[in-house]
Amino acid sequence: MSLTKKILYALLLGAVVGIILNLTAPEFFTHINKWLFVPLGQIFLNLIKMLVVPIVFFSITLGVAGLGDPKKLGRIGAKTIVYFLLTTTIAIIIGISLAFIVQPGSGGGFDTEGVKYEGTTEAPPVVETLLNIIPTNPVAAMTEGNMLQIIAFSVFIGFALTILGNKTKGILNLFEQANDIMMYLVNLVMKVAPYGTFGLIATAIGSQGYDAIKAMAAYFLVVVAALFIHAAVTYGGTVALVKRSPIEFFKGFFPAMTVAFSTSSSNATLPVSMETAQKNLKVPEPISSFVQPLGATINMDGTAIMQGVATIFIAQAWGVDLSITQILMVILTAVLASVGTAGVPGVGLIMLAMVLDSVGLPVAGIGLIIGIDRLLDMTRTAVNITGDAACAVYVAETEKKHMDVTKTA
Ligand code: DAS
Repeated sequence: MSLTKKILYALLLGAVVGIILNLTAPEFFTHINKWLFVPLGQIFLNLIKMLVVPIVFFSITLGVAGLGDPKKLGRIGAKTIVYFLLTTTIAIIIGISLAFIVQPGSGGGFDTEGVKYEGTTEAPPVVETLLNIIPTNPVAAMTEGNMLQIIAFSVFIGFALTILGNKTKGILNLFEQANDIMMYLVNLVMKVAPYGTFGLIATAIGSQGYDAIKAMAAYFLVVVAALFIHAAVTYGGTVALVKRSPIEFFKGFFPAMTVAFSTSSSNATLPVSMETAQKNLKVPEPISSFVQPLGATINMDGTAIMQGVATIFIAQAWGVDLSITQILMVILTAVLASVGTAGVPGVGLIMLAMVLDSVGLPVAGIGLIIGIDRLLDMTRTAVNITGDAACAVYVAETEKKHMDVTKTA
């Protein structure tokens, strides 16, 4: 049986076990969750997180060096950033439009008085984030897992390797061997993925309050519908635009989507999403290594969709009519905020607090949706990384006439 099938069955089994135990034996669920499900999930999560920093460093360095020509880096960088900003804007517009059509918050009956949310409304200011991209201490950036700084440092090293050519051939070979080790370890770690995803899903599904889901069913369904529409139309359309089959794209990338779904972390899924894009989608390593780590950090279409729907939902629940200017402000704030925060679980809610605050909506509204956010986080994280993969395919196909890179994996 293929690994993808094993992970899929593990996801389904974990969900069923989580639901049944939570509904029939909640006390027993608490114990088995503590001693079995959580450890299974945490071991898998730690194993893939262990690989993130070295993989990002070696693969981006080699990716940039593999492009062979700084002009290509500039062209690929520009295409990537424009694609990210465009699709994130489309995503949030889809979310807002669907929320206006369905009106999930207008049904009333929401506890808008007693609910509260003490989360921060501060996401890193975008200008500060962009200025901080250049690491003053690359080693500290790696120990802290500061993805944008690691990416920037790797680009510089890759650029130097390109310019120095044969002088640093030894280092290039060393990095290539180090990257091979990393990719081998990804495959090794993925062998425990079925057990890890089973644990993660059983915990996530089992610990959700079902009355929370019932009360928020309309909101939940609008977000999920918007996520599917965006993935099918925007990403399906992207790959079709460059004459690739959307069906093949989603099928080929599905293993990475299941890992993102179970971990709720784009960063943690990065080793798998890059390996999957290179192996199954035939994206050349240099492009995958540049686009996907950058995307995991600054491109969060799924998150933007949740923010679009949540903002309209909270405005409706509080009976606030947003003006066009405020809606444009929401779009701008959400797109910019997604640049500043890395792909880790729950980051979407931090950014949502900032978006709500920017248009004077009650941040306490997050208290209404936080109960089911974990399930939505899983789904939107899968969409986030799929957007990065769609961008990688788009860039790879449009660069074909320029690229002499034959290495695909
Ligand atoms: N979990 C985030 C990610 O890893 C997305 C989010 O929190 O919205 O992409």
